[in-house]
Amino acid sequence: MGIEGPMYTCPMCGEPLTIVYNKGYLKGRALEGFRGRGVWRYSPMLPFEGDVKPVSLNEGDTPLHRSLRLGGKLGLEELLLKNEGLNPTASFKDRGMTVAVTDAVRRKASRVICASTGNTAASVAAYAARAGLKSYVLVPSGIVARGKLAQAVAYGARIVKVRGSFDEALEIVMETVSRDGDIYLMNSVNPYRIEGQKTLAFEVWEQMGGRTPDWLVLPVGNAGNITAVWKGFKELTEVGLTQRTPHILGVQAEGASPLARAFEMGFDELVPVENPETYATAIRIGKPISWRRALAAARESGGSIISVSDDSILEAQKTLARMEGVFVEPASAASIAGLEKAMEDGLIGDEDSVVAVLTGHGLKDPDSAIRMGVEEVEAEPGPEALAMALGV
Ligand code: AN7
Repeated sequence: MGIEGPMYTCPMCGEPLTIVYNKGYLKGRALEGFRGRGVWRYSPMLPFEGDVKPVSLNEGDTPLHRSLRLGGKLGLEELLLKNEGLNPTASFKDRGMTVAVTDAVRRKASRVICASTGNTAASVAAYAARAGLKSYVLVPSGIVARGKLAQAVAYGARIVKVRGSFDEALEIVMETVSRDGDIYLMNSVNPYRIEGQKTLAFEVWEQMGGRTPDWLVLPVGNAGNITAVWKGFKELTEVGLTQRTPHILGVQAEGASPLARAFEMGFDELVPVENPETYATAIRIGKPISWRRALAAARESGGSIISVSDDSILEAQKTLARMEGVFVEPASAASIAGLEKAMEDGLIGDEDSVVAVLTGHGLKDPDSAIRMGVEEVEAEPGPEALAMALGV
């Protein structure tokens, strides 16, 4: 049986489709109030009516930690850390996946597919398993972090390692889906992914007691999340739940920073990076599919998109783990490296309140931590040897 009519991109211009609500309708739904927990707490703001049976693993509801040391070190009055690594598959992707797989089931799909630098693959594989669907994941050969690959294997995805970049893998996937209408697409060109991920904005607003921060900082790769988060904040104002939206700061790694460049130059076109390179493999993406929407998010919000060096990313990863007890993967540490740079450049001031989105858990990429430098010694199992080893 065929899938019932999913559409991902505009047949005229090829841009990803966005779900737009009638404002009065959305306001009416929002006034019903939010009940339950996690992503589905915000059902009134999601594109389902009547009885939906969410395919869920309890995603969302992640902690917003108040920084105890790092904010002070940076000279910031209020730094909050949104720990998305505590989602079911340990990244923010689960917010979008619960909604997209729920849509896939509603449309009677039996197979789902994605291209991924790792986290999308892990999340797709998990939610497909939860829904009893078959999943296919295409990943660039050789760069995906081990934890992510292990997840995709464990959840039973069919994994194809493409000898090429993420951008090439995504092109193949898009072509496959356009040829075979029976495979459901799980990349963030799927508008349901964006709908799920926008709940991050709602959650931050609620966790801050109905406030919004001055700045929200997040890493940018394929640019789905920056699109989603900005959509979420805008909808909060449209339904009258807040008056102020945060400035959005997107952060890319220098070796994969086409959006930072476009923003800086004031371009309305994207010049893709042909051979993206960064140690933060999750965001090693040269041709972000949602580039237009990412630039709009940064511009409309009075924010920016900047790039940071791999060295500063690694330093931030270490600092975050040691000063706050929060271990994230390198791509997520780009939020902190970017925040630091934006403060140095005077973009973000001491008195601004900042939410840094930490997109994925450190255990996703254990090798990145091992490379931080080893502080371990071996010892014989005796008290003297131990005292020597500990230096006490
Ligand atoms: C930890 O998994 O693109 O800008 O295929 O894994 O929405 O792409 C991952 C992206 C940030 C960037 N942080 O988000 C994939 C993939 C982490 C990520 C991003 C990703 P987008």
